[in-house]
Amino acid sequence: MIKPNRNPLQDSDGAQSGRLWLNVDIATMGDGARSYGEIRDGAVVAEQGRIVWIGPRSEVPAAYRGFAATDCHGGWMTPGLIDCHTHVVYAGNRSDEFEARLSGVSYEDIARRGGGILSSVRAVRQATEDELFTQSSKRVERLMAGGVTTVEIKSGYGLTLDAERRMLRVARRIGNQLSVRVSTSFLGAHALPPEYAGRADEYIDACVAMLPALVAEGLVDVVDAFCENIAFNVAQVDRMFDAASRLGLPVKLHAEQLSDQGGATLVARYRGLSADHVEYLSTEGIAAMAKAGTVVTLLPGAFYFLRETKVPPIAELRRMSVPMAVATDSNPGTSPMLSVTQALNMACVLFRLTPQEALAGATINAARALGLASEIGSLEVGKAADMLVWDISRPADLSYSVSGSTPAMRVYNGDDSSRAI
Ligand code: DI6
Ligand code: FE
Repeated sequence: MIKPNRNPLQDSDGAQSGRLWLNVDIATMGDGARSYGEIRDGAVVAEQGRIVWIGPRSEVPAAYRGFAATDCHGGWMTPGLIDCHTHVVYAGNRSDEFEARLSGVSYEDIARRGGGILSSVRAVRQATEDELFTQSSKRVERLMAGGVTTVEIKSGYGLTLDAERRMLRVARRIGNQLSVRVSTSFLGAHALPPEYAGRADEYIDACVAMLPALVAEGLVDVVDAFCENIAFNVAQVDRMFDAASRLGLPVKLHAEQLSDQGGATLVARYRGLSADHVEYLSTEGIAAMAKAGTVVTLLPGAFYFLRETKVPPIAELRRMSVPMAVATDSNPGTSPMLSVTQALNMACVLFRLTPQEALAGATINAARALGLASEIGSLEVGKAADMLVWDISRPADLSYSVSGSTPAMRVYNGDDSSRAI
């Protein structure tokens, strides 16, 4: 039996950089997302930020038994949570529109009157990079406090080269300055800016022209677009995706959120990473995604906040084995929420996911939705040691709480010194 011990000498003299976590039940989420991948009374060993061994505590190899050990006090360990769809970099908020919607104006009406996404565009265009960083990093810290170790962040409230660049630079800076991995998405094709009114095709030309510079500056991991009757049509998104493919970038799409536009079929044609929202997804779209291996990302926060009634076709997605991710869609207009576990609860209550499916949605399937499944998303040898310890009695507790949960311990890249964040 191995006793937890903390030997500071082993850490500081560099003789042993390895670390050991003990006295913990583990939901590895490593079973192709079909179960929690449970290990009772388990142990994890990490060296240089990566998992080098994981299994029952009684089987820890002798070579690792002297490593500095952390006692997890009998809690449950999960992979770090991955929020694979956010618009968390923005300025100001839109509580005025929230009030208007509650007195009967629809989200689409607000957008057509130049509000909605365009009000956030005005706020972002006026904000300096430092102002954007200050406001946005606070929100990411809230996500991190709730267990997030990887977050996807989109542009899309700038809609000029300069303002889109500013948003993406802030996203990168968040990844450099906080203990969190950031994946960036260029969402130039989010809304038609007023200066292009009536000229959507020309605006798409402008977005296509922005891409090479942003890519050359290392600011873009993925290209996203909003395919909707209040945004861009399939032909316009197709041109954006074609430009992305030429630059070797993967694509994803806001698809079938408010109506069925055939966006999911388009993103599948590009073997895209994910189609997101998908309330109005058709059977044809599901079949195309299943064939292409494209993930659906469910965003119950936006469904809730817009008081939507059409639920995504979960049973059919299950039947066709389309992997389901769950994310916050954190944004000022349709989902001002900053807790992934709260999104898990909403996915279970509103969409009838099982708690196991919900947790897979914010771990292994979210990693797939970012194209990062070989690096993160489950606790397996070779992957990053991004791990959370929760003071809970079973993994379903993470989806059970309506108000979200907070991990007792957060390990990022093998480092748990940022526990208090
Ligand atoms: N769908 C969404 O839910 C967000 N963007 C999108 O295309 C909403 C963005 C906003 O209203 O600010
Ligand atoms: Fe979104």
